[in-house]
Amino acid sequence: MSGSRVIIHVDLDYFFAQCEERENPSLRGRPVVVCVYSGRSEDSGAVSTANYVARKYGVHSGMPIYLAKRRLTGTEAAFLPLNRSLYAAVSEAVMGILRGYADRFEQVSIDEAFLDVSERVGGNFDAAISVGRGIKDEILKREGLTCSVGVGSNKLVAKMAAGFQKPDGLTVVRPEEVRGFLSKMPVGKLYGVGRKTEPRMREMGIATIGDLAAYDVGELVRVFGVVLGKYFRNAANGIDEETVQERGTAEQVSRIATLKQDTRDLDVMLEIVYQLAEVVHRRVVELGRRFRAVAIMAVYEDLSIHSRSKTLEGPTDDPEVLRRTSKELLERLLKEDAGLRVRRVGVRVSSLEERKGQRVLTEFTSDPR
Ligand code: DCP
Ligand code: CA
Ligand code: CA
Repeated sequence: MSGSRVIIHVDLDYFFAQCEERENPSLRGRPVVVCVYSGRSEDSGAVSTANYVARKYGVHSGMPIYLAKRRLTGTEAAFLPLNRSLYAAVSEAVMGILRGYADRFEQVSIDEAFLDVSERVGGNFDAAISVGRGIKDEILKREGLTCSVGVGSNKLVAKMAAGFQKPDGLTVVRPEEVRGFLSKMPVGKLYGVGRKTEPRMREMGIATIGDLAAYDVGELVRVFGVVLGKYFRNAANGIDEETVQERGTAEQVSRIATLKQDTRDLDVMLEIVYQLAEVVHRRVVELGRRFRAVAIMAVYEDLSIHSRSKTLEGPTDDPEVLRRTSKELLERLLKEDAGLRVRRVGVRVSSLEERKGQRVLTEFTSDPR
């Protein structure tokens, strides 16, 4: 069937917190809050995410930890620090499963991806629903996680559909249903309409996505500029031509760790860097790959992030090259930086040589701030 695309969007539910529940079933049923501790004082920092039990008490991503604690007073709430390597490993496993369901696959963040399934379902939305169910079943069975799935005729509609019913949702929006699906929603729900844009639109008398769809496009362009103005106009009408794109250039494997204490001592840092290099190397070998670029990164005590990278002469899987290059890069970084102490260090290899069509996308650091 030509012209009719079928796109699936998958987003894991309360991802970091759900990983924690999976590792420790005694957490189930209790409020679970994953925290990014800043280290300034005991409760300083922000909520990374919370499970749906905690959300009922008004706890959400980005909220100060002390406020979340206040809202959960008297409950059995668990407050947990980030365990990034766990989330990265779970993400990799889930993405591996999803890839198998797609003609074309695009991971967009640690817990979500787009799948173009147009060919395999022959443009048929009922067949796409079965694919969606298969995905949910397999992720639950193999990884013990729930996710929310949206099916639509483009990426925008698929993503909005996935967000429509959470957690554990499966929402299908057929081409003829797009307008009805979008028009009644508050304009702030439209992908791309953020906290700054929404009030501006409300001032203009635009309350729903339907209002935006009917708004004079010349006026939108005048207010938001030509790129955004046209984007809003199209998006509100459910029009989106973006293709699902394999992200070959983003392939990398990385690991990052927090030092016992902030330091500038090369040997102390190298001890950790060599461990990270070993883990990264093992993963690359597991994947049957070789790497062509190495990077080292550091998060300083002021939370600034700096890195140094090097492209090798050719692809290699030699652990000694990784160790040596990491050391060289760390020395260079320490020589050239601002002299602050280092809190976290990371090692990344990229430009992975492709074999077996496998892909890995690990975020170097997803420190939310
Ligand atoms: N995240 C974070 N800080 C934020 C937003 C997100 O650390 N401000 C992390 C934790 C989340 C993960 O990214 O688990 C995925 O983000 P989502 O926005 O998809 O949120 P969740 O998966 O936690 O919840 P939902 O069920 O709403 O998708
Ligand atoms: Ca999610
Ligand atoms: Ca997400």
